[in-house]
Amino acid sequence: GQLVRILRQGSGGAAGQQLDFEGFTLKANKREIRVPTQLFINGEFVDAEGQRTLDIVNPTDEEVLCQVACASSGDVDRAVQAAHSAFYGSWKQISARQRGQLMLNLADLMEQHKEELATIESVDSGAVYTLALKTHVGMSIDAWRYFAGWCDKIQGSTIPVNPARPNNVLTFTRKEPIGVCGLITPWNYPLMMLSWKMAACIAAGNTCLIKPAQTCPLTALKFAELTVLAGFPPGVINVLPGKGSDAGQAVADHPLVRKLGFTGSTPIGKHIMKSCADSNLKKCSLELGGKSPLIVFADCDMDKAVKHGMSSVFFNKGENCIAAGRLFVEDRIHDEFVRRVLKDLRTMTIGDPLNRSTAHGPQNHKAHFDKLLDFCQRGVAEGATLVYGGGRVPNLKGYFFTPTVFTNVTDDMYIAQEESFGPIMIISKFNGSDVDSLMQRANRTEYGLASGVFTKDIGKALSFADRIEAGTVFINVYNKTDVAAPFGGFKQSGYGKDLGQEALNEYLKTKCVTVEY
Ligand code: TAP
Repeated sequence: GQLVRILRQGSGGAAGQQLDFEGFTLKANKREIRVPTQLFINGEFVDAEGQRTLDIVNPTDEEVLCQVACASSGDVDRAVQAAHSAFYGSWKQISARQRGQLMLNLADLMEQHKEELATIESVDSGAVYTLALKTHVGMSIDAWRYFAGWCDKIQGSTIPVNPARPNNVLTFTRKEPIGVCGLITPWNYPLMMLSWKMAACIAAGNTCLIKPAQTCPLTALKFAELTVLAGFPPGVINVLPGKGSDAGQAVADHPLVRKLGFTGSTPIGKHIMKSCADSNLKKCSLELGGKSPLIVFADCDMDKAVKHGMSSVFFNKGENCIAAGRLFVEDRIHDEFVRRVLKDLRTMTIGDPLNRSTAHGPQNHKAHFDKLLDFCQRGVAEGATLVYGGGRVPNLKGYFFTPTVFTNVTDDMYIAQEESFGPIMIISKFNGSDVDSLMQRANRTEYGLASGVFTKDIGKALSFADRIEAGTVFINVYNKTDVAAPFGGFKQSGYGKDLGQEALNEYLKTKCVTVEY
């Protein structure tokens, strides 16, 4: 560790004072970047109780990058108390418009530091730098700006109700923040998942603590430093790297946390919902796993279908919640589609994610990499045809998994039903004259996150959109998300939207006021 000292800014109580933190210097991408390695609680960087730490591993070389403080339930309690005091204290004094300005300050700082943030994300999570810059960091900045605009536009309504004559009555609603919110996020888009949730949460007027995924908490810590520079009062935003089973569980159990925003797997989502109910019936929203179907009809624009079909699976090395977990390709074009995908795959550059020409980086961490190996072995054992990849990229250190393609996948197979969360394309055929059974197959899953269809026939595309049971439908495109558009799943992919106006409601409660006169 190394001590870093910066000057506090802005409207926080401690403006002008020094902020010290221990950090490490990341030398990468022709830069030297200081990254805090302590917990961020009540506007200060502090050690975890008992000095516990997590080893942070660089997935590109499998070496330990640094150690980061690892929060326990005691640390979570300290952060919740700070967020609670801020909610009823300093944060209440700040008007909605000032709140929006703080968020815009933060977005500007993120923009100024975007190369640093993208470099950290790339080294910590294995994201390809160019994508980290555009999506991981770019969409994070967009989210802060978008939700900043909502701060002074959160309003209720006046409602005509029946008066008890001869009296009159006025009924109106107010939208109020919920209080202290806990946010728990996964490792696939560390800064972006933080931003999607926290920007809506803060815009609504809440205070929060976040427990990022234990494998890659570094951008969240750099972000914490920027919140100080932006002028957020102490306690409004707290960042606590730690383990899900320990710090994460403590957030879900805490009686002063009134709302939990979670993105992660379906099994942990179910467990968290029980904890939310048992502790204090806290409100929760759950963005969970997916196995999204992508349908390619023979009448599609083939170039587009191949290009987007590839990115529907291989974008962010498959560590993408809306990744197309299953492609249904019409039998008439199946062989050509596969041939063209393989041609593109053979020229895909795999290697150091910081290299600007790299298209495919390492998987996020070892346990995930091992699960992908197992996933492919199961596919082969079940009789699917492995036509490309299926394992480690030869002669390359790091968690590099060869982009993989399976064909002849039948509906009953494990690989047709379970999410891989990796760069594995699962292709099945369908008969274009029987759309009814195609729709049944596409909907025969407990997940309902996203879906896609490629066809030039707009009627066919729109009837797919009518019939598919998924929260997101892409037509002749894939992965086209935007901070203004609601995002979230159906069925066991969870409920409660991120992004768009709907996300604000996840972090608000409605009070109804009635006056008789
Ligand atoms: P999970 O294992 O569910 O972990 C998600 C987060 O929950 C992590 O921060 C984890 O901590 C924490 N956690 C684990 N156990 C907990 C507990 N008992 N109490 C509270 N928190 C706990 O998921 P993952 O493996 O990181 O992510 C992959 C999954 O996320 C995939 O299924 C993917 O589909 C889903 N995902 C969904 C979306 C959307 S928007 N629907 C987006 C991205 C990812 P640790 O870091 O210690 O594990």
